[in-house]
Amino acid sequence: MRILLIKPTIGRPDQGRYVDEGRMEPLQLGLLAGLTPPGHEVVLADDRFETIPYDGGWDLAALTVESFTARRAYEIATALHRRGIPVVMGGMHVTLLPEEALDYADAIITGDAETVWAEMLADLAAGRLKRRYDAAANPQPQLGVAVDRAVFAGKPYLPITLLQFSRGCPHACTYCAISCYFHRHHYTRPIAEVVAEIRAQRRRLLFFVDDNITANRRALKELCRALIPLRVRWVSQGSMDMLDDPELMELIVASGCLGFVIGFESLTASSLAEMRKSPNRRPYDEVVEHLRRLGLQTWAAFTIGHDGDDLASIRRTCDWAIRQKFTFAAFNILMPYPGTELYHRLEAEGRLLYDGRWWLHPDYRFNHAAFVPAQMTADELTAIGFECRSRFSAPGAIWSRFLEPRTNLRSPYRALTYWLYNPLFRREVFRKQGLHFGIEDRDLEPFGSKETP
Ligand code: B12
Repeated sequence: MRILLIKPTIGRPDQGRYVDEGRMEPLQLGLLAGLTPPGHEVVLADDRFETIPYDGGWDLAALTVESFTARRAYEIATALHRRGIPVVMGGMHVTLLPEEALDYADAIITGDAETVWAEMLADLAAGRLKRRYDAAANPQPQLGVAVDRAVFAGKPYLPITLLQFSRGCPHACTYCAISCYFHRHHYTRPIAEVVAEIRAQRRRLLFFVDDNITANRRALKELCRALIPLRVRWVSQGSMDMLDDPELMELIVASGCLGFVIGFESLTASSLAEMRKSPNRRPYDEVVEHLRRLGLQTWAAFTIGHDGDDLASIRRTCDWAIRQKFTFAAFNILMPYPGTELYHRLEAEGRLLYDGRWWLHPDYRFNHAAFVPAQMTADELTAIGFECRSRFSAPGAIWSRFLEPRTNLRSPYRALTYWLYNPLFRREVFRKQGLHFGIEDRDLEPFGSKETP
């Protein structure tokens, strides 16, 4: 069969086209290609920067769907369906809202693809495609499967290799889609397979896209020991309680870690309690000082708009982030992602905007508040989010944050990383703000419940 794998874009600006400058290789589609039995032809189309080859004579199109790409995914599915091409969907959003995705797909896969992808392909080839394939929990992610990175070849991605050592996170933060998807479990891969994957590709700069790579400290220590001889540089996502384990931190640094995305979320104690972010109950100034002493460059992630936040506390958070000279920071508006505890609470309190389905609503725009905050209006929350992102990435702030001797000025390589990405992220702040979801200016057409034409 000829199979087209598709990564949908978010959407469009008021004028022209949005091309994501920070785009990275879509790992889940490389994994689907790797899971595909021999004898099939697999091609990747990345809607973030290329035109989808609808008329390529495909036997199947498979889309990966997140909440912020759902509207665009459904548009693409409609265009494929008109050409009689069967459409299968999977990913985070499909798993959290299967009934919705079924309206726009011939078949859906919920959960991890590993155990069901080949079965679905065999069913399609035999003319007995089922509507729905529900993968059981997958305690052995990617076991024995190599990501097929040939599908990325020749495409203009950032020069960093994405891979995973673990999936999931044991914490129960109320806003997080991950704890719904993985039911608070955390699974690791065999270290020998991770090492083989690193050796099988050329790059020495790695992004472990784990949801929380520090969740299993014993396993991470083993991974770090195995990484040392490989002489790689790596970044990942982790929680700040990693700092409680000096041996772990020593191994992390020795194995070439440049730094982590760490969810600081909020400086306000009541907001942290409300979101149940348990690893964060510690003085942030000491956390940051500790990270600096270790020479780690931090990407600090904040969520703004919790019930304990007001405009002044959010401004203070932004000032603090600039003063701490973080290498990067994200000021994300708290989003009610479907399936999360936060979503259900705001729904029960009648605080959801856009009919509770912001990801499909024609008026919703990227980085806009999708609920009524407790201490400000939704428009004020949208505006302060943009203000924080603009201020953190203003030229003066970029310069002042750069002057941190133990992190950004630590080596020419660190300085280069800083200057390659900070201006790029600044451009993205302005280009992404207010994107419409989807790129077609018309209503969505559900087709899943009808016969294939
Ligand atoms: C890496 C990453 C990024 C990278 C981008 C990576 C890239 N390739 O471009 C960066 C850092 C840029 C990023 C940005 C954002 N991200 Co992000 N990101 C991730 C992360 C951590 C890993 C994704 C990944 O590669 N996973 C590895 C693959 C192998 O796993 P997977 O995607 O789960 O796929 C498996 C299954 O889901 C399934 N599957 C997936 N797709 C398909 C398709 C088919 C057909 C089938 C059968 C199966 C299937 O099988 C796969 C193999 O088992 C995820 C968390 C996560 N666990 O997914 C968040 C995540 C996807 N991001 C999220 C968000 C919100 C964002 C942002 C919107 C944040 C923001 N406010 O700016 C931005 C927007 C991105 C954009 N387009 O601009 C949320 C989405 C929530 C939701 N409900 O949709 C997630 C889930 C994080 C979270 N904690 O909630 N992100």
